[in-house]
Amino acid sequence: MKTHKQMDNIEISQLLKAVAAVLQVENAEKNKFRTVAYERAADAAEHASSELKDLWDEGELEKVSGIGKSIAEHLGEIFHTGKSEHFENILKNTPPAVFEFLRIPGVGPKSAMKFSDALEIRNAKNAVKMLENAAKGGKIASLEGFGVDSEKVVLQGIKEMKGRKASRMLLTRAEEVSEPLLDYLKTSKAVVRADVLGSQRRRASTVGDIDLAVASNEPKAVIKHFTNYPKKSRILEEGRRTASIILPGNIQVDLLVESPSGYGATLQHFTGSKHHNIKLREVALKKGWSLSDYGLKIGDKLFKFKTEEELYSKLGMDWIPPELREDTGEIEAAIRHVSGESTTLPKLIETRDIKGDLHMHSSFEIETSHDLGASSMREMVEKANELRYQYIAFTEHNPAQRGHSASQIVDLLKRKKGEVEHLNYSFRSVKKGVKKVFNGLEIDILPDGSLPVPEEGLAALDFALVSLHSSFRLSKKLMTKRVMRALEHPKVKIFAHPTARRLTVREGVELDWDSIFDYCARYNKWVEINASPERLDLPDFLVREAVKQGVTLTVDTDAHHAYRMDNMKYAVYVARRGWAEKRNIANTLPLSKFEEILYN
Ligand code: DGT
Ligand code: CA
Ligand code: CA
Ligand code: ZN
Repeated sequence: MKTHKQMDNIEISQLLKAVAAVLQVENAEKNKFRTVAYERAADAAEHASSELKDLWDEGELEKVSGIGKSIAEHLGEIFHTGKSEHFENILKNTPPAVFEFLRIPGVGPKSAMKFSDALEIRNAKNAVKMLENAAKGGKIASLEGFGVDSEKVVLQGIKEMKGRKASRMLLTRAEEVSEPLLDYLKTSKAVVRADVLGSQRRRASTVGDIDLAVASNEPKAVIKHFTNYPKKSRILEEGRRTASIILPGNIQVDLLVESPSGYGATLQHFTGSKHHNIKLREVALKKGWSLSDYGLKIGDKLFKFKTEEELYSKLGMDWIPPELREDTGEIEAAIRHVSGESTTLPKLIETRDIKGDLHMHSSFEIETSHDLGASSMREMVEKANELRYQYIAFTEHNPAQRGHSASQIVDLLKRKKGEVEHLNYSFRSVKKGVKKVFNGLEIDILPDGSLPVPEEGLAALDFALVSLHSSFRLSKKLMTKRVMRALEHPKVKIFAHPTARRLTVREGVELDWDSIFDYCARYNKWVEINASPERLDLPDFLVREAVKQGVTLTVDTDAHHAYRMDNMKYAVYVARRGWAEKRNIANTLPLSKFEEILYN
């Protein structure tokens, strides 16, 4: 069991469990209390809300309940030097395979030791797989002190372990993990090409595991290089052309290697989605062909494809952008209709189409109800120039009601209006970059649908966003009424992060989307696709509905810091997954056209 300076809580928990197991096997009676202490600490590590390493950095490690002084000291030694002599001494005589067995539900320290010993499985690599084979071959049932029941327990435990779903990660997290891994893979001469596939390539808002493909004529060398990745926690599986590893944070990465001549079919297969693939196979089957990740089999001949385009083309289809591959009509739309078109694929919006950002929080102090931004207006304008935007809007939260009279709120908003006018004035002499800053505001929708800003304050704005920040549990009917009432005000233009969901944390609110979209299309109100990686709100499937109903959308970052304005791509991904084209998104328009639709 390897220790290193950057161990995360899950790795630490596994280490402490291993120590507890060894102590118990050595002498259960004598080590009783120490064993319990280590088990408790393992549990505390697993459930801690901050990384123990960070707490140690801040000198707070000993304050974590369940982690005593001496264990904290040993962990500190690991964070400091990468090793702990104390743990090493305890663990040194135990074969690494034992720790792999301990991960199997139902397998305790004693059995794990016995399996390693009697079945002669010592290395961690493929240990669980070898144990599984031994169980299936009846070798566990025939061990002394074990029986058919033990065999069942082991097989059931392994099955459970394999099926155990790690929680899904945000798309941005998957990108942070896979980018350095791709760079690493490309350092091998055996790697001709490497790509991230699966849900990450389809730009799904959350990703279960990471899927990679490599084009190479030397699969063995590629697999070896991959399983040697220095950041891995352990190897899950290792085959002839596939392998899986686990990274810190319990993130699984699957790899598939294919020769460059057949790489197109691999890209297609491993991108998925599963439902898209199933439907695609049916298309092939109708022609009497069979499709696999190796290529298309026509009669006895296997057709290989270098690219995805060639594969789709052979099937009589246009190439389909990965974001659309969910079997929601894209296959039908991609089939080339020889006699007259019925449907076609949309021409999806791209990040370079964006001309401005309509939801940004600067640090200009208006004593807001929620968090203020961290960058000045100037800094955000500079960032917007870098992004080649023509216009932006500052939309800080409304001034808090608590502690302010109506006239104080109006004063704050007028002060901000002055600052924005000042900025706009300063652009008159410059030729390049942002031409216009809009004076916006993000206003809370109160539970009854009213707005916490007096009329005179609203009059100071170019336009307002409205959004839900509280009372998320109203009935669908009341929630719909609430939102519609807020949208009614003429200054209110955009419904921001409409479902108020927090990915992996909180579900969105219940709304009658049909009615909301109908209202927005009719009265020229816009619906936002918020780019914050933990929001991605409006969600893709509702974007699709909004597009169908003719609603105008916006893509915005909600940046509270200038560098976060780079998040725009995430909103564009969602727009694409919702089949949105440039014409569906308001802030793809050049400034003059944009102002026309803003004020009509
Ligand atoms: P995830 O990881 O849960 O976010 O979702 P995916 O789509 O990345 O799914 P994953 O990692 O299980 O598999 C990657 C791709 O491999 C998947 O999108 C399509 C293909 N694939 C996996 N299982 C099957 C299957 O049972 N049938 C077919 N036709 N394709 C599959
Ligand atoms: Ca995946
Ligand atoms: Ca996978
Ligand atoms: Zn905001």
